[in-house]
Amino acid sequence: MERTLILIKPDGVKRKLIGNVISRFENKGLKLIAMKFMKVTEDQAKQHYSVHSLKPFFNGLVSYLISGPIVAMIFEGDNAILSCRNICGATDGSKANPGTIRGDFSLNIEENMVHASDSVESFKHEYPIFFNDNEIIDN
Ligand code: 3AN
Repeated sequence: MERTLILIKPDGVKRKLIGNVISRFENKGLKLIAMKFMKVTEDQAKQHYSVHSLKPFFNGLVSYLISGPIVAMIFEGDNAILSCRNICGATDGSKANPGTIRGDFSLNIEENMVHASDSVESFKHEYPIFFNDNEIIDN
């Protein structure tokens, strides 16, 4: 069993697509084990995107994530990380395949609807930024 962190970013919330996005992961068979509707702080956003801290788009990425409420979730299932990345589609919405979240709802690389952990190491770095261990309900 693998776990992954999924964020529905501010564009997904503003456009009232929360239910649509959650359905796609649930329909696949993934189990929701933690969920929070929240506003991300600047510190949390910087920690979350720390691997990109030297990239030219870092500041834009941080200000975008804190621009409005998000939904943070942890899903569990076989190969949850790869399965969820496939459901999200390519990073740039204009290049993502139809049928994926980004392919269906995003036209660019900045406002691309969702975040999904890209490895077990990333998940271990990311999830404590959004959840305490006692907020995960897996039984
Ligand atoms: P993914 O979210 O598909 O794992 P990453 O980890 O390469 O993509 O990038 C993290 C986030 O940074 C992306 N979700 C996207 O919002 C943003 N991003 C990535 N590359 C660029 C870029 N060239 N210009 C602007 N934003 C970018």
